[in-house]
Amino acid sequence: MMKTAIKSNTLDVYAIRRQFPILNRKVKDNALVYFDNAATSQKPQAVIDALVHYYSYYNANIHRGIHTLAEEATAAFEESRTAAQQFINASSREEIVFTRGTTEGINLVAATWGRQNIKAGDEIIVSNMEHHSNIVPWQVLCEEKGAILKVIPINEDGELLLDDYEKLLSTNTKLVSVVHASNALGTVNPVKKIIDLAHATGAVVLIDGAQSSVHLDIDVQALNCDFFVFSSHKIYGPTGVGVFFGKKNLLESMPVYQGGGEMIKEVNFEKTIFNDLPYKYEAGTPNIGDTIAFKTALDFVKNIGKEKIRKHEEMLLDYATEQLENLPGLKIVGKAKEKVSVISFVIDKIHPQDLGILLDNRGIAVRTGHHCAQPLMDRFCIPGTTRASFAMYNTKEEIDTLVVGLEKAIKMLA
Ligand code: C6P
Repeated sequence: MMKTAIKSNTLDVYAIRRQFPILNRKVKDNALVYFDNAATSQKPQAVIDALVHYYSYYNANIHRGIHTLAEEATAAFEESRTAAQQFINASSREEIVFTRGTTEGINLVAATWGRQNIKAGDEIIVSNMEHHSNIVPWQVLCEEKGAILKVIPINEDGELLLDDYEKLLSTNTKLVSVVHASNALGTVNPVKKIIDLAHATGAVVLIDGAQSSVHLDIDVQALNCDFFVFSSHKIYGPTGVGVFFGKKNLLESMPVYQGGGEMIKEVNFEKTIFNDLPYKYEAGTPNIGDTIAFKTALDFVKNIGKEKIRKHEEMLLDYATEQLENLPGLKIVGKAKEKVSVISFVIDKIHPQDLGILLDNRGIAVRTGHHCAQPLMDRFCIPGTTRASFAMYNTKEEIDTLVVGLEKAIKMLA
């Protein structure tokens, strides 16, 4: 690390970097510059240790055994539920269901609430900037039920057109499902307003928090959303764990998702009595170790403080925007006033994939392509972008490294 390294005012980024062992590795003889955080963040040593400790010391199935290991594992698993509840300020632990991730959370709502409540002629509203996982489950449901999918358009800066949204809303609208922060543009949507408008017409609202939950303070009670979904692996936690929040009254009235162990109170061949919330939606042995380590990730973020992290990431986003805008032929895609630390761009005459390969040769990891948001790419008439997304451990020097890499690529390819 350079001696002249600039410290952020509020966050000691080098102290933080020391806690992420992967940041020491080299890629093709270069120091790794990891700018693919919107895809998945790296994990601090504490999270890795929590996983190793679980498997080395108290691995057991949960909610079933009365032996010591089972009780310890159950207690730790349930502590993660409390941590997740607090992380999004849900009013009760019963409203927190563990899933495999954001994708499963959305599919769960489509398969349960959706199947129960959507009928022919009903309308579901999504936006033009959704991730495929917030489009495809609704398309499948609409196909099955004869319902209609409507799309909120966006402007050139990548902001939702709220007037058009209001015009789409009607008594036919049964569900509005929108992303809180766009993975491909960084746009932060005015979800409180979106929710209030939807509720005024009697629609239920799902918020995709896959990208927002790591950057923004989430308060599902203040937002008053009906469903909120997010993934552990984007918040410095393990893969394979997600949180599905649903308002208690909705979770109580919805049909079950998967059938199996744990989601039942009593089974006989005549009738099954389902378990109480949240276990009603958690069939089978869950991802115990990763869910336990997820709490360590949430504690890690809490101990540093989201505001401090946000300030640091905002500084990185502003700096990167300023630097990248000066590069010849480079155009930033997504210039919303409210953004998380995601910067997507295209460069004249350079295909994003070629750029991604050149940057990787210099140890810089970015994501290239459509970012699982093809309708959004179609809106901008581009096949894809190159995306750099920043986390708490990234530095200004790393952005300088990216800029040098881009300059070289422009000289070579444009
Ligand atoms: N976006 C990206 O590189 P899962 O895969 O279930 O954890 O999250 C899906 C998902 C849903 N919504 C949004 C807004 C997302 O960004 C993602 C995941 C990653 O942008 C992988 S495609």
